[in-house]
Amino acid sequence: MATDAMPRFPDGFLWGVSTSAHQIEGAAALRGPSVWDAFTAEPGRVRDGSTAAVACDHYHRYREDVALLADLGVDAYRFSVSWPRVGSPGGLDFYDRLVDELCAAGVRPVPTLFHWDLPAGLDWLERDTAARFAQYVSAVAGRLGDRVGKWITLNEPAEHTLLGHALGIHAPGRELLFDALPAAHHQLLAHGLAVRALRAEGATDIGIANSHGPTWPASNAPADREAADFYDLLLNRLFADPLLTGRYPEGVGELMPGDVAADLEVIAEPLDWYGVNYYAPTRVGAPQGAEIEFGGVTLPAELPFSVREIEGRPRTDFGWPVVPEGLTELLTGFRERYAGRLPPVVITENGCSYEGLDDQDRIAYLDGHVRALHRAVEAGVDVRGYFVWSLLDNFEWAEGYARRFGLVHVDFETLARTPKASYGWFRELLAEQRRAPVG
Ligand code: IFM
Repeated sequence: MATDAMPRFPDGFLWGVSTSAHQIEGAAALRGPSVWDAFTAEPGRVRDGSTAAVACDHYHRYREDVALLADLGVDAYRFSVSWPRVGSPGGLDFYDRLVDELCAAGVRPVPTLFHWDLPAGLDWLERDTAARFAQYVSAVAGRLGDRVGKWITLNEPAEHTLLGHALGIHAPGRELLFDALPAAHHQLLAHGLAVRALRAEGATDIGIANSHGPTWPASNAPADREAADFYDLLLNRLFADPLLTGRYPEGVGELMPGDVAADLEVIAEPLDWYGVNYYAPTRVGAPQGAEIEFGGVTLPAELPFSVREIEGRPRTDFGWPVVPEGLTELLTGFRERYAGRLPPVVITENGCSYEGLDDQDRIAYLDGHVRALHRAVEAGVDVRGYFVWSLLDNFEWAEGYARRFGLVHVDFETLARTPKASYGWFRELLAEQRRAPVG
């Protein structure tokens, strides 16, 4: 790990941590069912057979968690609002209490309105889900908008489409491959309608959290480059292009349902900022005609690309390579590609899974990525914030509780919280950033 002083970020830079409702709240009996409840009930879907019924029990322990946030010294807390909870009697009361507690602790609430826990019975393959989402968003904004300034519409529609609808690794467990594309379109439409609904409620600081990473071709061979380009389209351009340019990448619009031209006008509603979740780049080559085990995921043989290992890098416990400079590459690449159209960027997630309380590997990962982010700032990218994934160890979807991303350890037997070494490191970083520069 580098030991020289962390460079200073611009004044007003927003430091925070992120979580999501389904991964931490628990109290499943006090909300309606989501697609994740049905999915985790199916044997074999979650690696350790666990469910999120209790998770970190944040629903009952949110005061303790807000105290941890205050002690950490973050400016902001990104959490998600559970649509199935809001649909249940009294469901919004919980977020009212949470937002009050955050405001009292001097931590800005930054809610994400959809982080994968779709109410059971709804389906992103249905266009109507987008309109239903906008109604729910209006209700949440109407209730919390007097205290919440900054909003996030969706979390990672790319992953939700790919893992949930194309490959069947996440809820709702569909294996539609390219027939999953309507789920992407309807989420993007839902985003645009939500931006309008939020603005109608007076909101002025709206973004989205999209997962992005550089795609590295496995070699210079044309077949590898072509495959990598296609992967890049699916992960990056399919979601960023319509939002930032009002167009789908060439050839994609034809595959989408409905009046795509009219929908694109909604999807491209101007954003106040653009959220990027970054974990690692992906190395991609031509298809190899066989299933691939990659980062805990089995990719089918019929995909028109194959994902290859990035050699010579440290790996997280999840097997993901640690490549901080990928973040600089991603952001400088975005600035070029979307020149004049990219609003200020916020890193809405960045983090890693490692075991142990003395998590020096996590410190090294975060330190490297924050420095890489600063290099992007130096290169002229307008970056306004950085959120660590995650405050707490939590329910890591199909991996259950086996992957620990938290700055705070959670004992899933006793639910006791114990700050890790990385929590102390991040607290010191924030204090350091706030100290007046010498001289
Ligand atoms: O835990 C997830 C989160 O829900 C979405 N982004 C990636 C994280 C780590 O896999």
